[in-house]
This record gives sequence, structure tokens and C-alpha cells, in this order.
Amino acid sequence: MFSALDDQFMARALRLADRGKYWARPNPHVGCVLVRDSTIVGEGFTRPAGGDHAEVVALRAAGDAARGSTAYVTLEPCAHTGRTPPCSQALIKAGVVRVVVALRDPNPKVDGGGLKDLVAAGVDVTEGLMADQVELQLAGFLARQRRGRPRLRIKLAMSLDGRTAMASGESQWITGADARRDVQRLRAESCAILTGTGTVLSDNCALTVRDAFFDDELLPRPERRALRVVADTHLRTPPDAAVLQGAQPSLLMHAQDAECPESLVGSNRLALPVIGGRLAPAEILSALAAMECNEILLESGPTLAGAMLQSGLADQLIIYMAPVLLGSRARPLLELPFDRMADALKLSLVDRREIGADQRFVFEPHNAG
Ligand code: AOF
Ligand code: ZN
Repeated sequence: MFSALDDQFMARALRLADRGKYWARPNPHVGCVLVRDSTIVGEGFTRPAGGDHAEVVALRAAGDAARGSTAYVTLEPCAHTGRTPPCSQALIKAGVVRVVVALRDPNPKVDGGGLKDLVAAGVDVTEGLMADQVELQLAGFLARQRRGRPRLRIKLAMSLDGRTAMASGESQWITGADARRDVQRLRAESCAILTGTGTVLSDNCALTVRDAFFDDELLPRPERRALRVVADTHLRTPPDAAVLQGAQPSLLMHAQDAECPESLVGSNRLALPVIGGRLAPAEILSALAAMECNEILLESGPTLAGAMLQSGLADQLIIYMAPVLLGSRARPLLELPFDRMADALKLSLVDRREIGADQRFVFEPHNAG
């Protein structure tokens, strides 16, 4: 059904799509290549939310040359009028005769509707080319659309003996500069970075995304940078905490009955239900999905990370392991109060590599759902 040339052009669309990954959110970052007589006549990738979709950028670049062309698109062209008009109609109007799509858009406003429009207009439509790659590329967006919950990745830095901080809370730095730079990339890819009050109090972490990741020709608007979220049940975050400073937005999630100190009255806050004295893990994620967050990075201590994992809400564990021993008084990686072997949580290793002097492991918990 697909030729070697089809493979080549879809691979190019995938690479183009990747260029939008830091700034298309909450839109999925999509790539589109228009080809006529085996030659690329236009290409594009999703602009920041509210801006043009990939197809529209490619059509504009192609101009009249789009007539009679084939469009390679990583995600089904939209069929709805959202912040922008439907791409299916734009392709039809421009005279595109064949559309090759990697993956169907699970957004209920689209969900096959774009393909249907194209077929009804006599366009030759095929789907499924490199769908697996797009599943990985758009994992966060797809998770939010399909299950109403963002993708949650938990990042942890530990010693060889699985410890994350000294008993005093001292933890800077376990891993090296290269690993910490890699974490910056994870932050840049995320819609929200989540932590707990304990981490704010002990590390005074800023959770900022540094500028180095936005060196493409068009900078994302600063408000599109990851939202910094503190799960702060009792509103104990000090008003001068680094996480509340600067242009990058932040949000305190707290219990409905928490008393807001005068000093936090001006801060961005959200009340959530509590289970067992703590914010309900699933409610935290639903609230973030309601804010159109696709990708969440959790950078917290053992309690919040353990709760997310135990609730089956963690999609990935990204663990940086430094060649150092912190000893038996140091703090454990995760708070998981297990007693029996039957409680043990099984994980699959999906990636492992060296980052400077450290190792990075990516695991997927078997209880993720
Ligand atoms: C496309 N091409 O490049 C992207 C699409 O509010 P809007 O108008 O920007 O629409 C957002 C929705 O469109 C988004 O939730 C997703 O379903 C789809 N994204 N569609 O045809 C694109 N980024
Ligand atoms: Zn569209």
C-alpha cells in the first residue's frame, strides 16, 4: 500500500513535526509535507496554539503547486473549526488529490471526520503509515484525548544505592551537569512540572525551563512554558519561594479547607478533594487535563511520586543513577509501604543510556493504565 517514497516523505513529516514540540501545546505537534511529481512543493509544522496547523503552513508555502499534490500528514487533518478553520477543507480547496495520514486524531471533534471529508471530496486517503512513531511522538496529547488524563512521567535522581537525599534533606547534587541538562529537556517538553511542598521547602526549586531550548526561528510565547504546579495541601509554600517567582506561571493546588495565608492571596490557586490527608492523585491529573496539559513531569520527593505510582497513574519512571553511595541513613527513592512480595510493583525497562558519568533508565510500570 505504501511505497519507499511514501516512507521517505512521511519520515520527513515526522522530523518536521518534532520542531514544534516545545511550543505547539496544547495542540499536538504535527508535520506536513506536500509532494508533486516526487518533489516537495511545500512543508510545515504546527504553529503555537491559536496559530496555523501544519497543513495550512505547508499549503501556503506551496501556493498553486499544491494542486494535484499528495499530502503526508502525521495526524489526521482536523475537520472542525476550533481556534483555526478545518484543515480537511483547506486541503480539498487547494486541490490536493491524495492524503497519507500516519494516525487518526482521537480528539472527539475530529476522530475520523477529517478523513471522511476528504474521501467525500474524492481525495485518495490512506492511513497507518508510521503510526507507531506518531504514537510515541504525541504520547501526551493522545493520552489526554483518549483517557482524559495527561501522560505522567516521574523523574528521579538517585545514588547507586537508590537514595535521593541525605537524612537532613541535602541533595544537591547527586547527578552530574549532563544529567541535569537532560532534565531541562524533559521540562521543556512538558506542559506542567509538578512537585510537592516538601521539595519546595527543602530544595527551593525554581522548576524553570531555560531559554536554551527555544532556539528555533520562532520563540514560543512565554505563557506557553510549562506551568509550575505545587501539590500544597495545607498552603505552606512560602510567598518568596523560587517556584512562585518569574514570568513562568505557577499554581498551588490545595485542600478545599486549607486556610490561605494573607501572603498567598495573590497567588494562582486551585482547591482539590483530599484522600487520606493528601490531595487525591487522580484529581491532580484530571485538573491538569482540564487545563489542556498533555505532558506532566513530576519532580518531587518520595511521597508524591510514590502515591502517583501506587495509584497506577505513572506512565513512565525516568531515573538518573549516579555512581555514588549515599549510605543507609539517606532517604529512599519512593514511599511505597509494601509488606508482601505480592505488593511489589513490576516495571519494564524501555530505554537505558549513559548521560555523562550517570546512567538514565526509562521504565514503564505494569500497573499504568
Ligand atoms: C491538524 N493539524 O497541525 C494540528 C491539529 O483549536 P485549533 O483549531 O488549533 O484545533 C486544535 C485541535 O486540532 C487539536 O486538539 C487537535 O485535535 C488538532 N490538531 N490538527 O489538522 C495540526 N495540530
Ligand atoms: Zn487542522
